Amino acid sequence: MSIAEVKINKIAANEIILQQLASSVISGNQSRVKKEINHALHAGIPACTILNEGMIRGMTVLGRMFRDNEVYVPQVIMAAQAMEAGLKILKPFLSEFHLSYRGKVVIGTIQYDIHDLGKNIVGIFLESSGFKVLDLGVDVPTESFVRAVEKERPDLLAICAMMTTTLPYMQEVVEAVRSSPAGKGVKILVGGLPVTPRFARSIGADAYGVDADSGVKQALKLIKKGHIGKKAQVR
Ligand code: B12
Repeated sequence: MSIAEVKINKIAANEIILQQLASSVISGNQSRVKKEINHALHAGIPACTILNEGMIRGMTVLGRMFRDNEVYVPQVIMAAQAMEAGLKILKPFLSEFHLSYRGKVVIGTIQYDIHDLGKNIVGIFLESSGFKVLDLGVDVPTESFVRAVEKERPDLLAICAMMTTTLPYMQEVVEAVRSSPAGKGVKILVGGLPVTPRFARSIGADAYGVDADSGVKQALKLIKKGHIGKKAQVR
């Protein structure tokens, strides 16, 4: 067998592993998800690829099935639990690079919204990029965001909203944080399924991230800008 053939076979074998992982997420089979993640890691598939092309791919398909009433809340809960179990295994591999300290982030899902998988992934990515992350959890009232900003004085506030119905609270948080004395210098990053760059701009957020990867890129940009701004003020 030629080297090219060996490589093609490896890519095909990895794709099968990732597809199996995606379908185990869809069926909410925790033990298979764990087994397949270990299998994928053992096969040398990068943790990021396992997350994006295995787990998130499965959840995206399930999301469409949920929208089309092909599956219902109990199946989605099982899939979410399988995702959580898988993330626990994957987390150390996503955080394997110990980078220099970039700053402090407070993150949370907006009030009346209990979706946390995406927010958790964004948190893990930020952590693995050198940020200290304080997670307020889900269904976080506006006052709790403001209090956390006052107490923790983060460089960045990251807010997640997963439903159109909870978007207005994102605007409420941005406004409340901006009008609190401690919140003036805090950069605000927003994301989640119904959030768009236009919406982010309209509520006065500093940046929008479509996924965890772009969230980190935006966070790094904002922090850099913030530091330049601080230096300019000192002068
Ligand atoms: C899993 C899920 C659930 C689980 C949540 C479990 C959990 N622990 O999170 C359960 C079953 C509990 C649930 C409940 C409900 N859900 Co639901 N749920 C989903 C589903 C299928 C997947 C979401 C998910 O986890 N995706 C996987 C993660 C990895 O992706 P993600 O969340 O999008 O996150 C990525 C990006 O968005 C981004 N991101 C996310 N947050 C942030 C934040 C920042 C700062 C940045 C930069 C980026 C970023 O990066 C992430 C990683 O790449 C979606 C459908 C879908 N297509 O997404 C519906 C969905 C969000 N749910 C929906 C609904 C309606 C509900 C319920 C009302 C259902 C009901 N009848 O009870 C309840 C709401 C409960 C509540 N009060 O919040 C609707 C929302 C519709 C709308 N109005 O906008 C959706 C869109 C389904 C649909 N098509 O109808 N749900």
